[in-house]
Amino acid sequence: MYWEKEKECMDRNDLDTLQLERLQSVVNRVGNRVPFYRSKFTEMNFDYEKINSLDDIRKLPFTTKQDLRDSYPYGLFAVPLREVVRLHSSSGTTGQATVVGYTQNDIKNWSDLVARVLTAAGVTADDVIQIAFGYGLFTGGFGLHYGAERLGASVIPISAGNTKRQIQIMQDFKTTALVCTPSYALNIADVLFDMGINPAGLSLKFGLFGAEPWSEAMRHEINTKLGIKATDNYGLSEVMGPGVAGECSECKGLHINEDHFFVEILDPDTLEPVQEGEVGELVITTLTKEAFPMIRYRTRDLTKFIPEPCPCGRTFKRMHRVLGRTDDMLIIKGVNVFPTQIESVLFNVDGTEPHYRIIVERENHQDKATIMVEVKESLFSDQMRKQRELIDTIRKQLSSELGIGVIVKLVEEKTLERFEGKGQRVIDKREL
Ligand code: DLL
Repeated sequence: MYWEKEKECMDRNDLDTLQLERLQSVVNRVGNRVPFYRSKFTEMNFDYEKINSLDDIRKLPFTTKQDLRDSYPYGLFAVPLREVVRLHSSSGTTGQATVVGYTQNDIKNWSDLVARVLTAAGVTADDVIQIAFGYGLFTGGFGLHYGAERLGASVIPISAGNTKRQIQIMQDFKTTALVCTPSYALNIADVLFDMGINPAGLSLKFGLFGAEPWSEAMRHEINTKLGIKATDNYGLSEVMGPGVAGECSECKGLHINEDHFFVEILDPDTLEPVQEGEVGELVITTLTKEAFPMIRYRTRDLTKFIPEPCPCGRTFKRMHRVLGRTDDMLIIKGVNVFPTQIESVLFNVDGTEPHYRIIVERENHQDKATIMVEVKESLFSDQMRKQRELIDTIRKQLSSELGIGVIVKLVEEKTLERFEGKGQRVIDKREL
């Protein structure tokens, strides 16, 4: 199923032509209208005529989160506020917030792109979609909402939180698709279990999850616990919000909406393209955004292209699920560790619950990583030997996956805080 088949399955040569035309146009627009880009182009002695092929994108400057902060609030807007119909903001866990804006036309495109992602996951106008992303300045709630309405589905704008009520509504309104972060989906699954509700009695079929990194093991856990088909979707507020890329029902990578976004995967140190299929930083140029165009935005997200064509028939390139962010990557004892690697190991060990924390400290100039993981209550009552065996198994598997030793602590079920939005599982106490 496709939302816009002629676009999603377009010939790659036609796509190249379209992307080039759109790239030339956006470069012209920002050069004329956004002082930030105008002065960058002048500094570089950049000539618009120089964009003759898609490879010429490499002549363009990058844009970073810091540039957005420095231009707070409206410095990077390419249209007068009169034409802006919506503002969103990314709160950001560190530093100043950033503001992004949309024209009427941007909202229309955004809705179509989200409708594509929903359709690719199997959702149709017949579905009842419960949107448990926060509504507000975060792009998740409204972004998915408009896309789901555009699709013609029945939308429940419940927002995040109040999990028991989420479940009540899910039962009463016969929700067929759940939309939230994967962390919140797990939280909902646990509460469902505590309430003694069998998911088989619900109408749920699909889960569309995104906004944070998650692992294949976590997908499996959610699918099993909720009896659904979970798909991954990706986006970021700086570039639009959700709708940048999403999985089709093959569940093997996310199709990037390439007619609206030009993507590069670059080595974050050299800023040169990586070899096809190698991991690097995703850099995105918006091709159609009017209010807030972005040239070569450095997302900090790490992924790789999946070169093989997808059996679904879409011709848009796929990206591998996001492995982590350059700024999420922990360097423990000199070794690069992504939280999702730890998650994959923990979720595959019998006896553990899918809730964990990673605590990194520095003691006597040495890094120390402690992994706290919840285990089933029965294991805590009297089985010291079993606990020791479990710790041993987890430690061995983690050390073979990560190449470093870590401390493993088992904690009782439900002792670690649960999440309603994006999960925060890493506590780095090192002062570097
Ligand atoms: O999280 C937009 C979004 C909302 C995407 C709902 C999907 C669903 P921000 O709050 O600006 O926007 O955060 C963007 O979240 O750079 C990634 O690091 C991370 N992220 C988003 N989707 C995924 C995903 C929204 N599917 C940042 N997998 C991005 C991994 C993701 N990380």
